[in-house]
Amino acid sequence: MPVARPETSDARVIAHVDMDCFYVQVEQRKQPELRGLPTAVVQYNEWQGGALIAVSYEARSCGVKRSMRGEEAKAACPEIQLVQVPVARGKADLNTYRSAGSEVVSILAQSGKCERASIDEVYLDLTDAAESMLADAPPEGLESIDEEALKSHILGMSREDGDDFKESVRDWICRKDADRRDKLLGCGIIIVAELRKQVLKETEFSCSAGIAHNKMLAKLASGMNKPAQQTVVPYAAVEELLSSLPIKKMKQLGGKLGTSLQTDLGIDTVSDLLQFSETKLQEHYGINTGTWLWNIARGISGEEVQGRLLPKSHGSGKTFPGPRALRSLSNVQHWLNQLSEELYERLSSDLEQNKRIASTLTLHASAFRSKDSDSQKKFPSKSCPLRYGVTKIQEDAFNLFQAALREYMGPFGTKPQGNKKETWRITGLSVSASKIVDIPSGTSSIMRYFQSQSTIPSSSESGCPQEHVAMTPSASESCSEQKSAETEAAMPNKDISITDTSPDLDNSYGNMDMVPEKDASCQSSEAKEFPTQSGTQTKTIGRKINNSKEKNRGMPSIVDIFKNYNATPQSQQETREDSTVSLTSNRGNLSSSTNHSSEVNQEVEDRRETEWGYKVGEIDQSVFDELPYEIQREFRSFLRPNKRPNAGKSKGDGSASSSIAHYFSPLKR
Ligand code: TTP
Repeated sequence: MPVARPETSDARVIAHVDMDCFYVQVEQRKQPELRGLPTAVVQYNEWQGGALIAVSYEARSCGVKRSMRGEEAKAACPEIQLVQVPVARGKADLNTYRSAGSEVVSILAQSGKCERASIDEVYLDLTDAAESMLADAPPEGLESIDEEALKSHILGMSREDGDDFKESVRDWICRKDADRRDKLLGCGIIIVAELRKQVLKETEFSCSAGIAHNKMLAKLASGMNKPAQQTVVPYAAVEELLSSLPIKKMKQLGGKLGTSLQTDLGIDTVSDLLQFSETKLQEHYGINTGTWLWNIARGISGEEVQGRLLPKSHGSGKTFPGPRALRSLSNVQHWLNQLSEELYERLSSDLEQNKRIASTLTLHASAFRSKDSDSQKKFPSKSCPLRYGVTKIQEDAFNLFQAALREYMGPFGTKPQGNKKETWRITGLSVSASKIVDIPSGTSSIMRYFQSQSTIPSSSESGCPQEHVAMTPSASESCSEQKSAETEAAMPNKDISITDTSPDLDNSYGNMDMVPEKDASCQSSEAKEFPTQSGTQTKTIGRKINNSKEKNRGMPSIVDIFKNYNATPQSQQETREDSTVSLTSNRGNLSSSTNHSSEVNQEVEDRRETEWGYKVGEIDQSVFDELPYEIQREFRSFLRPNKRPNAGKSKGDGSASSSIAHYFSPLKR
């Protein structure tokens, strides 16, 4: 089936910028003597030389792969330089890499709408910049075009050696008779080349980029020619780019849905997928998923660049593989304390630097049971309202863990140490903070509040001091969780504020990279527009707020923050209706797409066990990247393509999102 030609004049220029062997470059900047040498960054665990997590291109050309351990890498490439990842609190400390990523983001963000997609990846919407260039200084009028732009790979164009291919690239960029949308891409080539040079100059980091009409195509293209190169996807090349692509390589098809396409429908490549009618796909996967599949096979994706420079969440995690698996509550608590400390450090600097607060604390873990009749059972993720203060987070994280453990072990398994039949092992732990919003301006006193709160000793926290209740409904809710660990473990499972959670699973490495973000509620710009919660409060929250009314006197500004703040407990937000209400209210302009997404959720929900509550868009790529890989792997198995704000809206339904889709909409036969 041919890919449709563009039909409208509304074109977008999207770039996906991906740093090359990022951690290695960061280490090489620290130690310039390593530049040009085969180098790899290894995990702090030194067993067999440590696992490789980033490999330089020089090392790759000697046969070193990321799947290797240090010793293996040395065998393949004796001159390889192994640099250990920085360590703090007995675990990898990614702060250096995080800040290095921020340096890049701050440069790229000057060019247009910028979305930080992971620790080293950024999407840019360069449409405005390209439009301006086309209007004011079109490429054909330029005296010369930068060499970096001329080195671009243009899909569909045969690349000859020497200067010839550069001439071809120049001709392509400067074609007077080109479709306007390809002309815009030509401008995109020049802009991105310039940006990449600027990043290199200012940070010393090289990066690669993909330039196309939507995020999906740009992302596919950016990895095609690495390192330090850029690849462009003209309209005419979309079909070729996609058709031979293994289905599992498509964004969001790396998980269960991709597997189902393979096993149930015999679809191995996008070309195979093109053979299926939209109706057929809808029959198998429901209306929205079916339409979405039909669209992506044709390069149609209405996913917007989000305009987000700061992470949507923060996380800290660690794995405990093999014999290091944790087997006692005290060990778990020890590590949760470390992780919570790191998390709080990041929350504090976010609060200080960006005036943002997070409201949900989530615990994820991976585990196994020694005598497991139900080996497939996942350790449930749990979340609760987040209370500022390191000891508070530590306590809450441990309580969440115990609640999850009770559920994992079942009604008779709460005494792992005393009963040989009921042992458990924890192989990965992480805590994350999400639902981050701006503090409204004029409420700087809250900073002092949080600072003082963090210094309150844990005993008083357990007593749940009244001012905490006054400050936030979350805090009041969390008081119910402030029991000692021992009491908690012995209690029946009746947590009001603890809920099952699953992270934004689609946001992971490899095939399952970026997902459209359906839940805009953690974005600062919209956060101030949270509606009052009258329609969405649960009984519990409503009661807590009323109870705390008295204590709110004298602090109207802070009370206002939290009155307008999305304090809906997770249990309620898990329902599709709430997700729709929340999104519609927060982003009125997206109401139709969120309703649609909600339907997608419904479909997916219908097809799966309800073991995990699904938290839409709560944890973003950068945080997910930082979680222990064991945990990431576990979550990937839950991957579903249910986060497409505009999926199914792209076939001339009159919605705003249809413009891009029109380029690729199918030819009428
Ligand atoms: P990637 O962008 O996947 O890879 P990369 O930047 O090292 O190399 P490439 O040039 O192929 O893009 O990951 C970014 C960083 O994230 C990487 O430098 C190290 C870290 N990382 C891990 O810690 N573990 C992993 O399994 C992966 C994939 C990445």
